[in-house]
Parts: sequence; structure tokens; C-alpha cells
Amino acid sequence: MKRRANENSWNTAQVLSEALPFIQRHAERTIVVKFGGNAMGDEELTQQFANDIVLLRQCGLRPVVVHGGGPQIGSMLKRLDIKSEFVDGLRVTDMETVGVAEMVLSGAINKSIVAAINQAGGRAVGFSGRDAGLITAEAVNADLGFTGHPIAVDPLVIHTLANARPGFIPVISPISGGKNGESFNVNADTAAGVIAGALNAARLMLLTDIEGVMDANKNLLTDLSIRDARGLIEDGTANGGMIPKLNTAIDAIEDGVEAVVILDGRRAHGLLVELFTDMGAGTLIR
Ligand code: X2W
Repeated sequence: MKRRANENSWNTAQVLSEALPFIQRHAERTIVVKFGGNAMGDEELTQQFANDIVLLRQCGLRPVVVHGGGPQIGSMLKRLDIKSEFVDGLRVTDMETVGVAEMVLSGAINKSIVAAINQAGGRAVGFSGRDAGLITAEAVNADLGFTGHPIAVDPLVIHTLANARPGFIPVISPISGGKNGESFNVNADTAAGVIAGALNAARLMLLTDIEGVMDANKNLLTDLSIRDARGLIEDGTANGGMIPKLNTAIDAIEDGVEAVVILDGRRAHGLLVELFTDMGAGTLIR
């Protein structure tokens, strides 16, 4: 190949140069990224996600990945012929189901994201809410079995990994520990929200399979206040899986997270558009 810059090379250099103020602004800031099961479409998308995470770390940010895997738990339960249902967006989790959820989330999915980040040249460490007492959970209610919600967060393990030099990238499964050593199945948005709150993160980025939060006419809402977000839930504009995401966003901001972004994980590099350009992607809530 000839060693001669073409138009594309000059464009790349221009883009890098324009990113400088953003890289400087975000240096040393903690960015919690929730990678949802629906955004993990295929291997290529996961690898691009992993590359973006390593790029963030290389630029001096501190990315913390929290992942879901609802669809993947669903297909494993199906293969095992175990029926599963959701109430208000949460999976009803009996003893058998929590075992499967833990195997899929803390096993297969956690390790495949760790592998993708390491493949991209990062140093990922995979663990779950159970490790080092990161998230303590209790049952949401007796009817939902081992469906848990967080009651305490101890982020020491994350600080320890992120403050090390050159620094590790935590990759966290939302399975959490109960007071009696049992496992609880915690919704991944909820887990990402409480972790972001405990870290006072600069951003919580929720990667999902729609463009962002939509208004009643299905147009993208680019900026929302907490009040707007509450309004969308109250008047029914937000429905289904968007309700827990908005509630997570509201709680996280009240816990000290600067802003929450809900964005499309199916399109590569949304994280970079949001953090390193002045246009942004998806819906910003603050
Ligand atoms: C979720 C945990 C995984 C998750 C579940 O069992 O599906 C509860 O519903 P996504 O891909 O982010 O939906 N837990 C209690 O949240 O994954």
C-alpha cells in the first residue's frame, strides 16, 4: 500500500481533532454503560461495542459496563422447557429460573463481553452483583420469587479496579446476592442505575433497541428534564420497557448521576457520537 494520505485520511484527522475538547472534558469521568440483551444482536455489533469501550478507556474515561441478556435467558429457558412470564417488565423468577438466569448472565454473556473487550485490547474483568458484596438485593415481593431489587450497593470493587493503572474495565452481570447467600435476578437497567448512582457517574448510558424516548407522535425526544420524564410516564406516552428505563433514569439522577442517555445500541458507535460530538444521540435526561 502506498504511504500517501487520501481525502479519507484528512477527514479522519479532522474528526479526531474536533473530538479533543470532548476528550478533555470527560477525562477521568466515570461512564456507566448498560448493554442490553436486545442490543447484543450479533457478534459484530458486540465487537464494535467492545472497541468503543476500549477507545473510551484509552481516551482517559472510566467506562463501567453493566449488561443484560433477557432474550438470551428466554431462549435458554425455552430449550430447557421451563415456562417464564413477566409482570410489569420483571421476570417471575423461581428457584430453577434463577439458576438459569445466573448461568446465562454471569456465565455465557458476561464472559463473551469480557472476551470481546480483551480482544479489542482492553483489560476487562467480569463479575456480578454478588461479587465483593457489590449489590445486596431482596425479593421484590413473594409472588415474584427470586426477582430482586437492590437494597444496598458497595462500589469498592469497582473503584479498586478503575483506579488501578493502567486500569481495568469492569463488566458486571446484574445477578445480586441476598442476605442469606441466595441469588436474586435483578433487572439490568435497575442494576446499572444503582451502580451509576453509587459511583456518582458523569453519565449512565442505556443502550437499547430503539432510537430513544418518543413523544405521542413517535418523534424522538432529544432532551428531557426529570419532570418531563415523570410526565411521560403519568400521561401514558411512555409504555412497556420504557417505563422502567425512565424510572431508572429519574432515580439515578436523584442519586447524583449528572445525566442519563437512552440510545440505540443497534447502530454502531452511538456511544462515541454522544460523548465526542456536540450533536449527541438518543434522549438526554438531566
Ligand atoms: C432480567 C435480567 C436480564 C435483563 C431477566 O430475567 O430478563 C428481571 O426481569 P435485558 O436484556 O436488559 O432486558 N431480570 C428481573 O434485564 O436483561
